[in-house]
This record gives sequence, structure tokens and C-alpha cells, in this order.
Amino acid sequence: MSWPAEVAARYRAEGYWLDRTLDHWVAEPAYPGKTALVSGEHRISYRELAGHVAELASGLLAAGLRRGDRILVQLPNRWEFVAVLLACLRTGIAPVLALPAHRDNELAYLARHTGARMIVVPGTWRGFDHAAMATRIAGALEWPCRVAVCEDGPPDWLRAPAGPTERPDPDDVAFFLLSGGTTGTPKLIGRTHNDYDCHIRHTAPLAGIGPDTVYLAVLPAAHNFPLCPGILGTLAAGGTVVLAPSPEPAAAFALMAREHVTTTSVVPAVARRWVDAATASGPPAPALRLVQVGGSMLEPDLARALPVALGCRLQQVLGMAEGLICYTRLDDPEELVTGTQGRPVCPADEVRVVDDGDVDVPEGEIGELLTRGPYTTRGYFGAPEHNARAFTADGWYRTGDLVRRLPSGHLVVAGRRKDLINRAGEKVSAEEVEQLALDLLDLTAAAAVPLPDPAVGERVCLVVVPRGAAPALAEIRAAFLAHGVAHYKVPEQVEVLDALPLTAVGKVDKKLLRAGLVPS
Ligand code: OOB
Repeated sequence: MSWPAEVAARYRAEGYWLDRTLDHWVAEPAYPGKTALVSGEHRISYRELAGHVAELASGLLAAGLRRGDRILVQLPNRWEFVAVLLACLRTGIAPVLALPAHRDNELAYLARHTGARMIVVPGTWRGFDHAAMATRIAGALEWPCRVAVCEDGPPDWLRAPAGPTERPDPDDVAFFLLSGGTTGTPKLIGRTHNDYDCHIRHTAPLAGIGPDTVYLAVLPAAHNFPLCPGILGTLAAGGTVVLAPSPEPAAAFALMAREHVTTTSVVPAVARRWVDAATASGPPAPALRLVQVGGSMLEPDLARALPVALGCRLQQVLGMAEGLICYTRLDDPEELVTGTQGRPVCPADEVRVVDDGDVDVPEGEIGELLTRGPYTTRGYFGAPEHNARAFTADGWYRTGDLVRRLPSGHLVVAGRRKDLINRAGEKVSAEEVEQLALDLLDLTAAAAVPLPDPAVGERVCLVVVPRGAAPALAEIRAAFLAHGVAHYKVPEQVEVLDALPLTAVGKVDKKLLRAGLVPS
């Protein structure tokens, strides 16, 4: 699914799509000797980065991959992530950006669904053997799929002497992001060079990104939030990207002070820990100018406390891997910065707020946010049935978010219609957890619902109707983990009922379930 020809023509004519590839700056960087990446003890200049990218691009081709092929990339925040991503951008091989937290359950599905021809992983990371997992998954596929293990750099066989490569078309998919989905299986969003380049050009200036930016990538780099403008926007502008292995305050603050970090992006759960730590020990880094916060609801008290504790400005971000991004502006009055989730970043972003019948609600009233625009996808990869529900016939994406629009255009998130649990910014599909519970446990029914949690915002509560003896939480967790389910999706509380409450139309009444639950 892509933009209709007349819409694409308009985006080109109006300068939203420039018909260039996302790696346009790599081959001839503006500041070749300057540090592009800081990763552990590695400091990599733009010139060195260009060398790595050229060798990896040739290596991917020498391994038999071609433009249009798909590979899985599961790398933590290390320089190899950036180098492999840029090599893919050069060759038109589309990486599926998996999270380091994903396990067999998620990666095996992604490999199969995308026909992946290579899996790129770290060796052992945080005590988990990613190389063994990737080998298991690749071995179970009916087609050849190589495993590239990056241990202090990509493997030697993935490097070949730099040479000419076929260049992708700017309308090709640059990479696949995972949706914060609501369906039983994760959905993939193919972001094109043209759309993502537009996205970067419209966010970077609003976050003050320039050659003097030192950006700390502290959220998993495979997420849209740290990629744009974050990693890709900072590199395109000639700044420096510092890759942080963890958002843990002591380590992150030390890195911020040492590298004179100016800008970063975090989810509210991380913001809360940073504000608590900085309130005790003082602002982490004098150079810090801006902290972007998004991914889940930011409480107004935390929004007010953050600039004081961290000694910088706050920018609220309402974003989604599907496209639309809203920012509060650097010159917005304080009440908009603390009390709203910003307004769309691009003049061509279209926004509607509608009721159940898709009729626009009056300004200021709550409704579902629909959106369309030059960097908002028109459909998920290989999911025609889901696309028919998630998009209107004329291309609007149904975000599932309930919002109110102010006269200034700023949006205030008021809740959501979609059935997911937003755990510290990681989206967990209720349907996926329910299906796993039914498959792995002896149950007649299961419902996954969010429970308020002071540390992560919402956690996964599983309500079960057992067939026989009620399973204990430990048993449920063990079954999920043994099946290779990512840790953040594993239920953290269990409630046992004789039957699930139903609505008048016979659906599970999740509102009633949520209301009756007490966090333990
Ligand atoms: C970001 O992207 P996703 O794809 O993981 O999740 C999107 C969903 C939104 O539809 C909304 O439900 C929620 O996450 N969300 C927020 C929010 N920002 C995102 N809910 C409340 N307040 C906010 N500020 O989460 C994402 C992508 C790019 C930038 C920032 C966040």
C-alpha cells in the first residue's frame, strides 16, 4: 500500500519529498574528522563511519543479498547498529528493526513474516545468548538465512572492499518499524526514504538539532523516537550521537556529563527516574538543553518538575511508528508545554478528531485521532485485512488515541480506544497476550488489561478463567518465558474469575474488568 499517485505528486511538487535517500550525507560528510558516534570506548569519526558503511554495504551484497531483500536487525545501542542500518540504506536492503528485548516468539514470527534472509544480532548481551537464538530461528526456516553476530564489530565476512552498489529508489522501504500494535501478531511499518527524510527535516529544526548537537540515544535505537530526529537527524546535521547502553540514572548521567550531551529523548518512566535522581544529586550535565518526553502519558506534575530538576527545556512528543509526530514548540508558553502533547510537526500533516461514526467532533471535544500526511504510512506490510480496519478508504490512519484539539492546534491525549497496555512506552497488544495465555495454559478464557503502576505507568494484568486449578502468577510467567516471549509482555499480576464479564454485544467488558482490579 502506498500513497495515491496524485498525492505523491503533490508531496513532490510542494517539496515534502526530495527524492533523495536517507544516507545522502554519508559519502561526503560536511565534517569528515568530527566524531559521529560515541559507543563505549569507541569514538568513530564521520570519515571512519563512511568507511564502515561502504565495507558493510559491499559485504551484504557479497553475502548474496539484493535491493528489496529483508533482514532482521536486533542490535543494542552500539555503533554497529548505526553502521548496519546505514549500509542497508545504501543498498536498499530493508532491515526489520527488532528490539533487543525480543525473544524467539517475536523474532521467529518476524523472520517468517518478512522472509528474512539474514539475522544480525549481538553475541551474548545482558546474559542472553542472541547468537544461539538467531541460529535456532534461521535453522527452522525453509530458505537460507545467515546469522551475523556482532561482537565488538560486525563479523569479518560481512565486510568486503568498498565498491559501487545499486542505489535504492527514494520510494523504496528504507526500514521496517514495529507498530505499537493491537493485533495478535506484531505489524510492520515500511517507512520509505522519502517519507522518513521528510520526517527528519520537519522534526530536527523544532528540536534545535544542528552541528553542535550531542544527542544521547538512550531508548532502544530500534524505536522511532530515538531515530528521528535523534540518531538520524543529528548525523544528517553533522552533530555527534552518543549511544547509551542503559537509561539507568547513574550511568546515563555520567555519560551526559562526560560527553557534554545537549539533547535526548526519553519515555515518562525514565523521566521519572531521572528527575528523582537529579533532585537528589543536581542537574546531570550543564550542556543539556532539551529533553524530549513521549511514548506514553506524561503527568503534569512531572512535566513541571523536569526542567527544574534536569536544568533544561522539556518538549512533549506524541508520536507513533506509523508516522504522525506532534511536538510542543520551544517557544510555546509553559502551560502548553506542560499540559499538551504538542501539535503536528509538518504543515502537510492532516488531523481529524472524530466520533464513533467517523464524524468530526466540535473543537475541544474528545474523539479519536485520525491522520494522513507525507510521512504517515498508508498500510502495514502484508496485512490486508488489518489495513481495512486500521485505515479509512481514503487513507486516514485510525490511531486509536482519544484526543482533544485546542484552538492552537495542540493535542491533549485523553485516553485510547485501542486494546493495549502501554508499559513504560513499550506497547503490549492485549490480544497477543490473551492468545499466548490460551495457547500455553489450561484456560477457558483470558483477558489482558492495563493496571496503573507507579514505575512503568501501566503493567500487564492477566485475568483468567481456569479449566481446572487456578494457575499461580509464577507458573504463568514461567510458561510465557519458556515460550520465548519478550519480558515486557509477561503478565505481572493475575486475577482469577469464574467467567469474564461481557458487554451487551457479547464482547469482554474490559472497562468493568479494569475498574474491579486492585494493584497488588
Ligand atoms: C511512540 O510510538 P509507538 O508506535 O511505540 O506508539 C504509538 C502510541 C500512540 O498511538 C499513543 O497511543 C502512545 O503511543 N503515545 C502517547 C504519547 N506518545 C505516544 N500517549 C500519550 N502521550 C504521549 N506523548 O510511542 C513514539 C514514536 C515517536 C516519538 C514518540 C513516541
